[in-house]
Amino acid sequence: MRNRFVITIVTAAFAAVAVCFCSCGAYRPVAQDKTDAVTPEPEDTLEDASAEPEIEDEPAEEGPGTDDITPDVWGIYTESGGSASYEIMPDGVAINISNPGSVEYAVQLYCEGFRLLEGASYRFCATVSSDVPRYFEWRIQINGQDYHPYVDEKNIDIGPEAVTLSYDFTMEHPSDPAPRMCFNLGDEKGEQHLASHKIKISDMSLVITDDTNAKGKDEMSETTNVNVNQIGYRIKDEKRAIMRQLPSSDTSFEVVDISNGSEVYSANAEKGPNGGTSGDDVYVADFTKLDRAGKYIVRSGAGSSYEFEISDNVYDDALTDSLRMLYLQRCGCELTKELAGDFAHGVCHADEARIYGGKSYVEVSGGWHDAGDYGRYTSPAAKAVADLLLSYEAYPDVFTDDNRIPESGNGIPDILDEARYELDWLLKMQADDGGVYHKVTGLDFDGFVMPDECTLPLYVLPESKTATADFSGVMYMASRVYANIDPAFSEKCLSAANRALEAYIRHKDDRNFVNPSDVVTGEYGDNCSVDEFLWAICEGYKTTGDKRFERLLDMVDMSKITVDDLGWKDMSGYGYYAYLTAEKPMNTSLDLRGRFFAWADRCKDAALIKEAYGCTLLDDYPWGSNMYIANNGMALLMASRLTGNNDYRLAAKRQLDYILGANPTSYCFLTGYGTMSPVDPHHRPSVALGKCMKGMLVGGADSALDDPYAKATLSGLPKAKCYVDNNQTYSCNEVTIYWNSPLVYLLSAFSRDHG
Ligand code: G3I
Ligand code: 9MR
Ligand code: ZN
Repeated sequence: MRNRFVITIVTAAFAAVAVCFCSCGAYRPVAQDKTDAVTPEPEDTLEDASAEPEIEDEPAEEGPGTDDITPDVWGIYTESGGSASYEIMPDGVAINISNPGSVEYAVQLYCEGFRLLEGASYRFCATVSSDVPRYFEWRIQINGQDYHPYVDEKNIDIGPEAVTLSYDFTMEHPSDPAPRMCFNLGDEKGEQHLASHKIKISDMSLVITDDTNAKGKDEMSETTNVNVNQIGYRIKDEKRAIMRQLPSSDTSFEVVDISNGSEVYSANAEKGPNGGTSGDDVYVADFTKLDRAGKYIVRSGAGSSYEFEISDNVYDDALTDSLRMLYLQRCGCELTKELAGDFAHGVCHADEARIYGGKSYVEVSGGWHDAGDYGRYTSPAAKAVADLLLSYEAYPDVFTDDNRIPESGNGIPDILDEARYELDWLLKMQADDGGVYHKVTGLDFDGFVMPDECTLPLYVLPESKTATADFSGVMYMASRVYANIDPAFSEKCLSAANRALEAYIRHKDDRNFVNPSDVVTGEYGDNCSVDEFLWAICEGYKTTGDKRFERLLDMVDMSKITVDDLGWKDMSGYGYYAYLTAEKPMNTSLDLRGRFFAWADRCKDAALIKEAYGCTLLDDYPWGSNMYIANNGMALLMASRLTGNNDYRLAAKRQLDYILGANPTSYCFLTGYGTMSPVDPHHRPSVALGKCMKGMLVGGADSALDDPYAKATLSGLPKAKCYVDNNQTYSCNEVTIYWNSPLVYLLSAFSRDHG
C-alpha cells in the first residue's frame, strides 16, 4: 500500500499563458457507492496508466513520469468558525475536526504541488472514512482569484466504513501548473449538525489516463538570446544588445534595418561579465555609433533580437502611459469611457470607512488603488507621489497638459494634477492628533471584479509611525512644489506636514504597524521608521530653511538605517537627496553625503562593471525587483545631477534598458510595450475584463518565489530568471503605483537630452 499521495505528472518544462473563465472541467464519477467502489490501483500500475498505448504513441516531450507529493505541500485552511488539525499518517492523512464551521470550506484540507494540463484526462482516487456519518466536497481549483473549480463533486457520503472514490475528468480550462486540490470538510449552514469528529483519507492518486490532446506540455515563452531595450533608444543613447549562448567563437553581429533588410552596422561583440544572478555568460554588442532613426533588429550567431526603434521621441508614449496608469488606478470617482476606454468604471469605494476597533466612521474616499488589489496604503502612496514630484522638479520641460485625464487643459502639467489627486486623499488620512492612518482596505482583498463591484466594507487601520513620517515628508515636498501653483494648497500641506512631524515625535516609541489577526490585506510592515523620520526632517528643511530641523537631526540614529533605497520601506534616499539639494547646507555631523554616494557608487559599479545585463542588483531579486532596479536608476540620476559625472547617468540608463527588455527573461516589463511584454498581470481590472491594461510595470523576477504559483513554476531557476507572466503570481506579475512612479522618473529623465 502506498503511504503517500502519488501523482503522475508530465515533467516537460511548461508555462501557462492564457486566462479563461469558461465552464468547469467535465468529470465523470466512476464510483460513489461502496458496491461499485474501485479499489485503488497498486503503486506499480501508475506506470501502467501512463503507458497506455495511445500515450506511448504520442508521448509528452520528456515522457510522463511520476512524482511524490511530499507532506509539506499539505495544509489546512480554516475560516467561518472552522477549527481542525491534521496529521500525516503512514497511509494517508488524518483530520481532527473540532468545529466544522458554517461554510463548506470552513475546514479545508488541501494539497498543492502538481499540475493539470488542458485537454488531458485524469483519474483521481482516494479512500475516505469518517467516524460519524456526514458528507463533504472534493475539488481541484485555481489557487487564487475566485478559486473557481476545475472539477468538483459535492455531497460525497462517508461514514465509519471506508469508501473508495474514483473520478475521471478532463481538464477543460487552460493548463494550470499550480492548482489546489481540496477536501472541504466544513458544515454549510450547520445542516449536518456535526460535533467534533475525525476523518481519514488514504491511498490518494491522480493519474493522467490520456494526454493525447494535452496542451502546454512543452509550452515555453519565446525568449531570445539577443536582448535589447524593446522600445528602443534615442539617437545619442548608449545602445547595447546583450547576447548569450553564442555557438562559436565568432562574435560578430550586425544591425539590420527592417524596412529594407539592409545591414546598417556591424562589429564584434565584447565579452561581458560572467554568470551572476542570470547564470548567463554574455557578449555585449555595442552599436551606440548607429545614429540613424529607424526600426532595427540585431542579428548574430546567437540569433536575432526583437525589433526596436531608434528615434528621439521613442520614450514619449511610454511616459504618458506610465502616468496614465495612475489615472486609471483612481478610486472614489467615475472613470469615463472617453478617458479610460475599456477600463471605465463607476464611483468605487466611496462609503465612509469604519475606524478599526471602534464604532465611528471617517470619509477617506479618493486616491489611487495601490496595485492589483484595491487597498489604499499611506506609505507606498507617499513614495509614489514623491517620485512624481521629484520627476517634475528635475525635468519640468518633459511634462505636458494633454495626457487625457480629467484635468488636462487646465494650464497645470498633468503630472501635478495626478499627484494632487493622491495628495488630497492623503490629507484625509491624517487623524485629529496629527498622526496618519496606515491604510484603508477591507478586512480581506476583494475578488477579481471591477472596483465599483467591490462589496467588502472599508476599514481605516490605526495610525503608524512610518505612515506619519512618510506623510510628513511628502507634504513638505508638496508644499514646495505647489507653492506657485496653488498657494493655499501649499500652506495646507505645510501645516499638515508640521502636525504629522510633531505627532511622530510624540509617538516615536510606539505605533509599529502589524496587521490585526482578522486583516489580511497588504501589511507594509516596517519596524524601522528612522529613515522616514530622516526624510521628513530633511524635506522640511529644504522647503522651509527653518533651523529647527537641524536640531531634529540629532534625534536620528543612522546606525538604525541599514538599507539605502527609495522604497516604500526604506525611504532614506529621499532624505539624502533633500539634504544634498537644500539651498543652504544643513549643519549636521551626520554623513548623509557619504551614505548617498557610497550607495550610488555601488550601483554604478554593478551596472558598468559587474553585472552581465548592466543591472544594479547583484544578489537577490526581491518581490517587486523592478522597483529596486528603477529606484537605483533614480539614485544614479540624482548622483549625476549632483556631480555632473555622466557615468552615473549611463548606469541609470542601463536600469531603464534592463526593465524594457535588455534582461535575461527577454520581457519588456511594461505592459503594452515591446514585442514580448506581460499580458496576464495580477491586476483585478485586467483580470475582470480579460484584457491587460497598458502602461503598467510588473514586479518582475522574484527569487524568493513568494507565492504558490511562482514556487510551482520557477523553482531552481537562476534568480534573475524567476519570472512568469501569469495572473496567479502576485509576487512576479502584480503592478503597483509605486513601481510605475520610479519608471516615470526614469522615462522623464531619458526622454530628452538632459545630460
Ligand atoms: O527588508 C528586506 C531587506 O532587508 C532585504 O535586503 C530585501 C531583499 O530580500 O528584502 C527586504 O524585504 C522585502 C520587503 O518586501 C521590503 O522590500 C521582502 O523580502 C519582500 O517579500 C517584501 O515584499 C513586499 C510584499 O508586499 C510582501 O510584503 C513588496 O515589497 C510589496 O510591494 C508588496 O506589496 C503588496 C501589498 O502588500 C498589497 N498590495 C499589492 C502590493 C504589491 O504586490
Ligand atoms: O491580490 C493580492 C495581492 O494584491 C497581494 O499583493 C498579495 C499578497 O498580499 O495577495 C493577493 O491576494 C492573494 C492572497 O494573498 C492569497 N490568496 C489569493 C489572493 C488572490 O490571488
Ligand atoms: Zn476604488
